[in-house]
Amino acid sequence: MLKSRICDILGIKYPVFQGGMAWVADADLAAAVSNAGGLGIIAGMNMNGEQLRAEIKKARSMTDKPFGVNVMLMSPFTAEVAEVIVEEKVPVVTTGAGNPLPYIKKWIDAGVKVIPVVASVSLAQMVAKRGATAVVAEGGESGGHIGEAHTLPLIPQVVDAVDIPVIAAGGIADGRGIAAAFMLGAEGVQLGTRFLVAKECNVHQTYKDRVIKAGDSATVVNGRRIGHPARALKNPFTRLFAEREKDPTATDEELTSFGAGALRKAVQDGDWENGSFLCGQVAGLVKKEQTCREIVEELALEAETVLKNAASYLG
Ligand code: TUI
Repeated sequence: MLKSRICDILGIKYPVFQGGMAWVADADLAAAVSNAGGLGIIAGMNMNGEQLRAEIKKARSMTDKPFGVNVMLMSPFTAEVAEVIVEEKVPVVTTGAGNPLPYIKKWIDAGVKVIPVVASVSLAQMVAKRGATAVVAEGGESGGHIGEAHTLPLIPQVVDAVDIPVIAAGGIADGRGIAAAFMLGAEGVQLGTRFLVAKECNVHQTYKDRVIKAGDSATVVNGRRIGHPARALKNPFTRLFAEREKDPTATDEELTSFGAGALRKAVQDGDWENGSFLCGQVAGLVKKEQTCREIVEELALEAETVLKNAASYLG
């Protein structure tokens, strides 16, 4: 069976995390992944403290397994969300899109396991030194906000730099990707795009259909000029955004406000013209809607088969 030391540390069956996708990852999705033996993660991004508390309570009513909350560090609600995580004694917190150092001590003191998402060796080392339980190292193949490094070079460099377990993210959608990540030294994986089309995922059906239809070149990165590069499905919104980004008369403020709200339009309204359909490069590998249990069990079995067969390359 596919397992690693992160399974014992967190009390989960499989070393498979579901990404804390902003506006997408709610209690329904997180509880379904945790019930399937992975680590489900609720996105705190689009919620204030009380909305998050309600979502945590809902997840608790749906699963007795551990789950996590993701804190998007650029959110205006970061401070209150950080406090609710302490009060509710959430088992695991992951962070993204920034440096979590101001919050780490408070969470560790409250018994919360801290697993920051990092896109560089330097941030991985910094959080390891401050007591992080593990890191998720996320490559630029991911959907949403990304760093500069890609998964194949990033994972082994982070593995070499820290002693805590490294969870690989970015570009993984099936058992082959999981096996490859383990060969790079990762002890777990985090997947977003594959769980976007889970039956228990509440995104608009148009979002799921577009991910399932997407091929290898379906995504594009916009937003480098305003310091927030984000990968999404190519659509009328990303084409217009790219044009404005190249236009020297458009100010950074205009670009930022143009992007604001676009993710909600994709997730809730399925608005293909005006929405930002954040999605990883693996969309071409994601073929059908499945339950979280089907996804997690298929991933674990495929990875196990690939890892067992790897010995056949040794003459
Ligand atoms: O955070 C993510 N993915 C996200 S957040 C998000 S909401 C959003 N949408 C548009 C623009 C901005 C935010 C959608 N997807 N993944 C984790 C992640 N963290 N990827 C990259 C990073 C990161 C980047 C730079 C973490 C730290 C960092 O620098 C920290 C520092 O200050 O040194």
